[in-house]
Amino acid sequence: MIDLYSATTPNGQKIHIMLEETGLEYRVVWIDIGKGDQFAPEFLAISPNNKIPAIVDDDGPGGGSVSVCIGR
Ligand SMILES: N[C@@H](CCC(=O)N[C@@H](CS)C(=O)NCC(=O)O)C(=O)O
Repeated sequence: MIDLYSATTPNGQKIHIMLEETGLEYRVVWIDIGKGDQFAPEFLAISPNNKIPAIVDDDGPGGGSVSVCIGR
């Protein structure tokens, strides 16, 4: 399953659109960037530059987990 870490901003929404277009199953983890959720250590482990959007796929190469930090 893919976890999409996102927020209701255009940068977040474009990845929702991409995933909808691919038809892949995913779930959304909402990051409230107004409240500072992006600075939580758990999120920084996924997206070290504290930006959404980011994706974690727990079915990556070799069956391991892979993180893609899109928000550069
Ligand atoms: N180049 C990135 C930009 C990502 C970005 O700027 N994300 C913003 C929200 S739209 C963010 O996470 N800001 C939180 C912060 O900088 O603390 C993209 O196109 O997705």
